[in-house]
Amino acid sequence: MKRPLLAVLLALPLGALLLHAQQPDTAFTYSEAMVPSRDGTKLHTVFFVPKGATEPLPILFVRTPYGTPGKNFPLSRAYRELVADGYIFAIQDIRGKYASEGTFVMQRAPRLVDAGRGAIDESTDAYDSIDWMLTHIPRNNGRVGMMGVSYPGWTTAMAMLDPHPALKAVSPQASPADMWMGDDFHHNGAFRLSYGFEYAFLVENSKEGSEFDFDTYDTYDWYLKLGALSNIQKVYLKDKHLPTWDDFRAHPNYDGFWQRQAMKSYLTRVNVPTLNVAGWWDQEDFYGPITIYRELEKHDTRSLNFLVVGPWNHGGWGNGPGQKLGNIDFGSPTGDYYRRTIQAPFFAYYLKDKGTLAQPEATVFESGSNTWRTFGAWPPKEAVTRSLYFHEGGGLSFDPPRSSRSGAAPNAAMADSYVSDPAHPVPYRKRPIEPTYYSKGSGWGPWLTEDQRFVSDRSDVLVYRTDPLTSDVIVAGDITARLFASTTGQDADFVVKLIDVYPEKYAPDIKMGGYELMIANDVMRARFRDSREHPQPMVPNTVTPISVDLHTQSYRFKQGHRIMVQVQSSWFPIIDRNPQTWVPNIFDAKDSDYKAQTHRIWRTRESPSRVDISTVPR
Ligand code: PG9
Repeated sequence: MKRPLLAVLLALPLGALLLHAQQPDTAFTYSEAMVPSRDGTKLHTVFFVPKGATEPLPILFVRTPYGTPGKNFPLSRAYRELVADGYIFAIQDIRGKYASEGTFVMQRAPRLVDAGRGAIDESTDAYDSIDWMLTHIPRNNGRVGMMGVSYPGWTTAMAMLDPHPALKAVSPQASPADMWMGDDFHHNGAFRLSYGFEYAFLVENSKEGSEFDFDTYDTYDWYLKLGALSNIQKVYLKDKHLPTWDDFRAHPNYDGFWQRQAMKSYLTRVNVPTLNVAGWWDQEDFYGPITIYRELEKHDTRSLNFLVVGPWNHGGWGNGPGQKLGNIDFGSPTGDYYRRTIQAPFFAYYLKDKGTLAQPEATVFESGSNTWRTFGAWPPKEAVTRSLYFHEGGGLSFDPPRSSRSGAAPNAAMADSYVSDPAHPVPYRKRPIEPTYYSKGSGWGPWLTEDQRFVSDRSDVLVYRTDPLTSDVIVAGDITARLFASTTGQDADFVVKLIDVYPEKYAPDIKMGGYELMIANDVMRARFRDSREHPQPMVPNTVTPISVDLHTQSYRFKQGHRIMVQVQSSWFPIIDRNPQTWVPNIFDAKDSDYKAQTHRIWRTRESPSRVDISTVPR
């Protein structure tokens, strides 16, 4: 079978290994089958059955849109700890992908309750496949576990909504939960342009995937010369239609289309023991796993729902040591630790009755001190909120501002201003910005850990920083930026980044002196500040509260470090440019709609812009 391009490009655990697949795994018998589902569609599935097993084994089941591995796949390397424990592995092409029949639908919404018996979705496909495997795969022990990262994490989460009785444990890892609110395609309605376009093209341009052929190496240039979003269809796709791109254009707001596929409303029961896994620096799906954990937790009367978050990017716990990410060294092989002491015992307990389960409610890696911590709840109940207020001259402190907004015109005692020009947007990572999943190498994977000094001297980036800390500040829980902003235009994006500034003389590694490590971030598209379904323009030159959810973290700002906050109004091309004038649908904006505007961030007693962090004592 042709090597799956997508799995290779996406650098998921399976993909990363497929690239190096040479040695057949002689410990397994390999077979393939077309597994029937209730509507007659057959799903291509491959099986790795351990040779010489002394007892019936559980099945670990992965459902993927990225292609199944061939018989030479080095399973023992991909799933080392699980292979050592003994499982049958089943990996399936989801509907419409690779060798499976049927039609692929991006993030197919769960079927409606009254859809009738023949209705299908990813949950029924998982159910039907499990049913088939139990009777067709010899020497299974009647129990099935599911796991996967990202899209395969989401198919895992879908399977648990309406689970087959034999599904006894699931681990959705970096699963998206809501593509409009906070995962791959949008954040708070701000469109993730480079990701959305490149992924839609990769997955839907052909059944087996192909990369878009950019004519510049630095995609920052490509997206800028593209101009208005509408030009993608007009100039590049022309008569070709990618279903997902069409959906982006047709549904700019949080309408029924996005709400129907978002997971929240379906997470009303904990049906199966669930190990939720996320990475603090996941560049694709961090919102998802945290949301799934939190929603399930509301219904977790039997303590079956667990959370693990480590210092990882997207899937970074999959098969490498997980000690380093970009320039940051976390001091120990956190990926090995997770797989050996958390993931393997979880499945062994629920699928093989092996061991005892001592899984704490939440296991999180506290970066900064580089230690694993456990909590009885996430966010921790003992956390208290402290506010980091913005001050004149780029100051940041726990003291609220004292100046008052007088009737006078804005001045430096009240607000900071900057011109946000769509013709010169702030790059989200260091240029050149290679295509997201560039087969010849891309900086996409670790970008969230990049040194933010590369933009801190731009006039359109506001920078606030504390004095060097006199004692550690320990963040554990939620973080929210509360801005008071005004603009000369009618719409704006507000990007807020919470940053750890290393001391200039950093003894453990001299090259890290002054490093600016982003530990939380996100963007808020102001039109959605009051309603996601019904966006509203901003009233020009009027102070407007804007909250930006910076999600959740476990991080220790150490004594001698500084805390920094950066505020900017573009993050290009991961986020499309906001025209900053009022257009009902930005996908239809014309080039002439994009205008430079002056934005102000206020910091007075009445309008105290700040970042609220959750802290715990030592
Ligand atoms: N982040 C990828 C994705 C998941 C679901 C939908 C769209 C994209 C992935 O890595 O699979």
